[in-house]
Amino acid sequence: MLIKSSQDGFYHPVASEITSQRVYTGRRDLIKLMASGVAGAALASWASREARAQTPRPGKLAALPHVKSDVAGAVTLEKLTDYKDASSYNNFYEFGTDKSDPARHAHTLKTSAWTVEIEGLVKKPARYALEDLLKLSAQEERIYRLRCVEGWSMVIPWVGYSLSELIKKVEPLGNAKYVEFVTLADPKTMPFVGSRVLDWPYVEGLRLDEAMHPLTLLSFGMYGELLPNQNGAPVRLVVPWKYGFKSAKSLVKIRFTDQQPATAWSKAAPNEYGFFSNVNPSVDHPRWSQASERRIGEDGLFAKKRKTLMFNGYETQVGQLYAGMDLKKLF
Ligand SMILES: Nc1nc2c(c(=O)[nH]1)N[C@H]1C(S)=C(S)[C@@H](COP(=O)(O)O)O[C@H]1N2
Ligand SMILES: [Mo]
Repeated sequence: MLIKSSQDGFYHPVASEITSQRVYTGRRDLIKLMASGVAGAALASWASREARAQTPRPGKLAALPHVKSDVAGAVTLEKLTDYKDASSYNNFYEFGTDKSDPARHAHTLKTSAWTVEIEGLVKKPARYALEDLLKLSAQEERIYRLRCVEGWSMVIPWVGYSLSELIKKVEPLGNAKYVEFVTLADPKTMPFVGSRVLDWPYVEGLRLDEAMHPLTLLSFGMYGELLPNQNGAPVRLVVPWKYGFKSAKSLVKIRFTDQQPATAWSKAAPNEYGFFSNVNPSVDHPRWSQASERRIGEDGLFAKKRKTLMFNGYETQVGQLYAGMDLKKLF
């Protein structure tokens, strides 16, 4: 995957199978990769085309405007999850707690005339119409693994741009330390808002440095198209090194604070879901192990579970954010 770095303007390929050896961090590495021969380049584009062939698009949703989604030479080392699986096995509790509920019920979500409000400790609070938010920065396609705290994972080509692009525009004040993400809670269109499973609206939070990390994606689409409602249309977060629930769907408000936000899942069960919720195979959930995961689409009788990787495989990129922290206590 190629990520346009805001720091130096170069394209950084990041393999979707992200392990410490396989992360390409600089332009020189990219050149090295390309120079590694025709075979390498051919393999890379073959892998990307092959991944596409395995995931036929539904052709129902509009292609995302302004997207630079065709990433030449993308190195797809893991098979992409089929679009069908990624859009029919979801957690979106506003539409029900069963994995099949969101795909069945989220058609009622009204995504037109959507706005996202930026408030709190920022120099330039604003209310963005979705159209303006879409155009705020270049849309990029990034293949990220997303792992749910329940023990399953998917590999999805998301489309969006780094949340940091938006954050830089609104200029957080010096005392802003956290970012709170508030999602839509509309009882008229979301049948489960009103149930007592969670304290609505669904709220998530990141430390400002986590929110500013280039991997943190403000996402508008997947598989080259607009997000289906069940995946968090029209705009969601994707934070690939954290458990899936940190990736808040259908965002309506982004608030900068000096206090750690109270998040929906931490409020519901503070001993099970901490604020950080970094993917960590050595810190078990109180009721189950986090050491392995099941890849959606591979659940045949003989499909073996995969080992869960520290920070979901993104340790090289994000590990230093947590230097000196006791991740068993700050889970
Ligand atoms: N608003 C909202 N966002 C949410 C959730 C939710 O219930 N409501 N579920 C979270 C959980 S637990 C996961 S695993 C991911 C799932 O994203 P996906 O269905 O697109 O794979 O969304 C997260 N974002
Ligand atoms: Mo999840």
